[in-house]
Amino acid sequence: MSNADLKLELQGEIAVIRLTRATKRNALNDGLILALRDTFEQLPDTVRAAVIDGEGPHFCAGLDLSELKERDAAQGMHHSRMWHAALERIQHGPVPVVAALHGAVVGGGLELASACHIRVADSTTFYALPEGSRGIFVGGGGSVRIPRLIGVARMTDMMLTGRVYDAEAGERAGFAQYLVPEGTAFDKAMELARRIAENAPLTNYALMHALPRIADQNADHGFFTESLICAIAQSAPEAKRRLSDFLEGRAAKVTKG
Ligand code: 1HE
Repeated sequence: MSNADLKLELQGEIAVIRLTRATKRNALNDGLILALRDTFEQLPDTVRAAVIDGEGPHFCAGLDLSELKERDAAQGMHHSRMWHAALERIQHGPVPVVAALHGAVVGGGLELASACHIRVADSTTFYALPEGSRGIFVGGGGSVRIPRLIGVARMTDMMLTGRVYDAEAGERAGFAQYLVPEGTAFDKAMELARRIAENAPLTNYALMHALPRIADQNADHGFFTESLICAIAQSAPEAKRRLSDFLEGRAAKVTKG
């Protein structure tokens, strides 16, 4: 992976992936989308969790609109499929990914954030889908992932009316699982990533790869898939060690938050 607009930094077991195209509000051109794909495909084996962050005042202004007008219908479809492939590497990649959000999280920027497993937003964050007013449609997986966060009705409203959600309303609607003071989203995301990195890898794998598929299955198939992944996870030596640690008083108890 080599792209001037994306930085990968390893902080112990955490990969920090930062959009560094602040002058263009981290708008995602083809090079940046491919660099994201390659980065997630090539993460070192030592990485146990990742954080995505954006430099400058905004997380991401979405698709680089300066590239859009050059495409015909077939090229547009292949371009959308390229986004799908890249964001699929994030959602169903090797490790859980925490998005640290601030400022604009709009269009393709919201599609990128939606492919992550946890979203932490600071109080400057706002969410929008300007595709509705630009005469286009989401193409980076937004119509599949965003309704799973906020529901079809809210997404329809955002695209039909240009509605913008601020940080508080966005958290209530389901965009972010954490809302933190201005300038602290990255620190909170790192804290969560370190916590995630302590889990058994098979538990993290099940949460990333099995849970969303079970949620898409009918109940009968879901119960069956759950039994399979549950049996696999609990048969791992790491699970047996963690259970013994608890039973023998070496593991932390659950405490009130
Ligand atoms: C861009 C882009 C971009 C900024 N493509 N160049 N996304 C949008 O429709 C959002 C468009 N952007 C904005 O509404 C605003 O830029 C922001 C609210 C994100 C930020 O505002 P601000 O005042 O901080 O910055 P700015 O002055 O508007 O932008 C700074 C520069 O970035 C400026 O370029 P310059 O050469 O004049 O300095 C902007 O043109 C440039 N810039 N956003 C290209 N998006 C897979 S399908 C997904 C479909 C979509 O994502 S559609 C939604 C696209």
